[in-house]
Amino acid sequence: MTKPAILKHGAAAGAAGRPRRSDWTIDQDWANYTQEEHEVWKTLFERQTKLLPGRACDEFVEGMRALPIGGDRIPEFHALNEILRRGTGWEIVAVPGLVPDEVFFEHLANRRFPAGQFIRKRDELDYLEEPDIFHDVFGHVPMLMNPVIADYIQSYGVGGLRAQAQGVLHHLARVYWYTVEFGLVTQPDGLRIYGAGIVSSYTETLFALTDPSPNRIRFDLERVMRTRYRIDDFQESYFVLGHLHALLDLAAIDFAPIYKRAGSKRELEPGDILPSDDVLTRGSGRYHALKREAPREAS
Ligand code: HBI
Ligand code: FE
Repeated sequence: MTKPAILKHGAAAGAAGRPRRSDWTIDQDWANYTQEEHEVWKTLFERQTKLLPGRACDEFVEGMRALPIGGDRIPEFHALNEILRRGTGWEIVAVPGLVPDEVFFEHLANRRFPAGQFIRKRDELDYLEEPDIFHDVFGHVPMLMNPVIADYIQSYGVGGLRAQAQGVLHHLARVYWYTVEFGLVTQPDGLRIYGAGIVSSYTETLFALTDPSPNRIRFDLERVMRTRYRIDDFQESYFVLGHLHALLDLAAIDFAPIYKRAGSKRELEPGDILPSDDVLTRGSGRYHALKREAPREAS
């Protein structure tokens, strides 16, 4: 089995050793990508583009179609930004990798999406320690063309600054994780992915949608706030929205009372199922059980 795409969004920021500004942005420096780096992009792009019809939600497909994201070369941020600004007022800024939480939130609150400037190596196509340009641009940027997601991610930035001050960031980060990164949504024609962590990963696209192992549970805000997540492997549970519009409500409501309720109840493990859950698929749990038995063999 190939390694899953791993997104250690919680890990310490590693710098690529280039000059950065106080807001952590750097130049994309597009002219300095090597031929090999463009070819890694091409490999990832072609693999994912073949897989996504019928699997990614319609909004993702529409966003991708509207943007100059092609298969031959790494996209240029200034070209993407022209379309994004006109579409939803968002823009992309280049960063060396993970940035501190408050820097990340400050950018999002101002409709700037920090995107990793670097691209993974060919021998680590499915392994990511930090979000790279393929995850950020292929995975996140098409969704930023959608007005609902555009507002939702901005409000995550605003809410993140507030949650940090209130000491409840872990609750909010889980909501982001199980929506923007690993969310599923039902369409009239079936289950689709919209989370960037899935959409940008070959192996997790298949695992999230069709593997019998994970749970697929209807999204519930307070429930998700209580649920720990895995940063080093496929998710044990995915949370499913009835429609992306549900995120609009999330962008508008006051989280404070929900933080309070979630904080007063016990934390849930990634694979837990509650009697109150609306379970679409009860997973076998086999994938993670095997790994716990024989961690080396299973990976
Ligand atoms: N930095 N570049 C980058 N991308 C992220 O997704 C990111 C980050 N810093 C912090 C972070 N995410 C999360 O831990 C917060 O969403 C809580
Ligand atoms: Fe991401």
